[in-house]
Amino acid sequence: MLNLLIFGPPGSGKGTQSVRLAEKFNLIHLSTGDMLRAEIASGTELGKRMSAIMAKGELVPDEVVIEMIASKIDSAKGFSGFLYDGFPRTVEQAVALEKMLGRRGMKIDSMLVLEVDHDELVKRLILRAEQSGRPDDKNPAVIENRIDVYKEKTEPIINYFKKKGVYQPVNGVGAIDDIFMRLSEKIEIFFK
Ligand code: B4P
Repeated sequence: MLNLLIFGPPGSGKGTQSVRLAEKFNLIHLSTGDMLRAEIASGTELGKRMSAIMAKGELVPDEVVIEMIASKIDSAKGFSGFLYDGFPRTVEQAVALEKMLGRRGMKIDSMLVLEVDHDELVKRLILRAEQSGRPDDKNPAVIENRIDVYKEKTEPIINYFKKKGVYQPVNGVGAIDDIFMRLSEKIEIFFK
């Protein structure tokens, strides 16, 4: 089974591209953001606790998302692999994912990093707030905090995986279809 990370700052298009890539390559799309928002929408105890953290643009505790991912990996059948979207977000989560995969005889095959400049990120998230009404997109200060949290806690994962030889930068600016083609080219190699 293939294990691919789609990586990048908030608003870089991870979610947008993942949906299409998962369909094209028969992958299971594992978005921790979507899983958390589903918990909030169903009004679970966990969702109630996480919604305040997410509304501030902070990261939820590592153990919450690690637990969510582990249960999804074990229930997957009939797919070519996994596409992790928005996970890992800390080096601790990255280490936990590698251990989880190692125990199951798998490893990270590629880390696809969407590169988008700061102003474009802010522009996209403000626009999304108008369409989706996501609370963490509505407030420019929260958007800036999410980008800061990314730089401080999430970006160091890039160096971690660079050392393992799986880092693949991809230009994340331009038409959605063009970015999809750039990403697809990197994944097609695994199916040849
Ligand atoms: P996520 O749900 O992961 O969302 P995101 O990083 O904000 O957005 P993404 O990069 O997926 O952008 P999208 O495609 O939607 O995280 C939300 C919150 O959940 C986090 O802040 C955190 O609190 C919590 N969380 C999630 N995972 C966690 C973890 N592992 N550990 C701890 N906490 C966690 O694109 C954004 C917009 O741009 C869209 O409107 C889209 O239409 C547009 N767009 C996309 N591509 C474009 C393009 N090429 N050109 C123009 N616009 C484009």
